[in-house]
Amino acid sequence: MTPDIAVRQRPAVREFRSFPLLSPDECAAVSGELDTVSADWHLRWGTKDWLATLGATGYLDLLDAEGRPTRKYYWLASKFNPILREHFGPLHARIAEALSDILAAPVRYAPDFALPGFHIFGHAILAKQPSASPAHFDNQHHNLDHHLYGVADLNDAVSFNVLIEAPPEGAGLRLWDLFAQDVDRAVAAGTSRGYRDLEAFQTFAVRRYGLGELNVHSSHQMHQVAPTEHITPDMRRITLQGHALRYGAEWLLYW
Ligand SMILES: O=C(O)CCC(=O)C(=O)O
Repeated sequence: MTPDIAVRQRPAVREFRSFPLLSPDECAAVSGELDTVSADWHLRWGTKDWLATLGATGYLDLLDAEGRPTRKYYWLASKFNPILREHFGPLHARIAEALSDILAAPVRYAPDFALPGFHIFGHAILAKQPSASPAHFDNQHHNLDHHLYGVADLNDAVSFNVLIEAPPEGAGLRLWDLFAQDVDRAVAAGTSRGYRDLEAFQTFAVRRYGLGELNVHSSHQMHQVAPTEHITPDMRRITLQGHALRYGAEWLLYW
């Protein structure tokens, strides 16, 4: 292997890392702004008590209920992107600048993909964690229509989020020392039928989010919303979420 190839094959992000981005006052301003557009929230289960998003998101909108590709994601992106741009444009600019530093490469928002948007977890879904949000890899980049942007490196995807509001106890992420590529290798070798068979699935660590910090992790690492105890009806958990995918020398950001 030449040194060049070795450098390119090293994942841009493997460890979960956090970076200061917003102050508590800025988080409160973002959450207040989000409330001014609450009529535009997409209620994923018909009620704000459960899960709402402001924005289209690949994991919910790229495939239909039978797992077939649909154009709904692109239609929802064209509906929500102008709202996100109007109300949160400066926040997107700060995130892009921070990610460019972290990834040491140029980044930009992919015009036809959904802009990073918000998960608004209501008290009812928070009370049902962890089962309401199962452990998973972020695999949605496999279903994006990449032809507008060239060749994506599907083996080096990055996920990021910013905690905007949380119950008093805080919020965080469960992380397993288990990567999608490990599962693929074990299944191909016939030593496992899926991630549940692997030793690494038996234990996880919890990373607490700091309010306003930009958290970055590999999309290929197994993760899950960490449960919060003692939920009352006035509580909610709001994160901005997005992903980065490398196309040649630049990274495109989307949700
Ligand atoms: O809100 C969060 O903590 C991130 C959730 C997550 O990991 C996901 O939706 O893939």
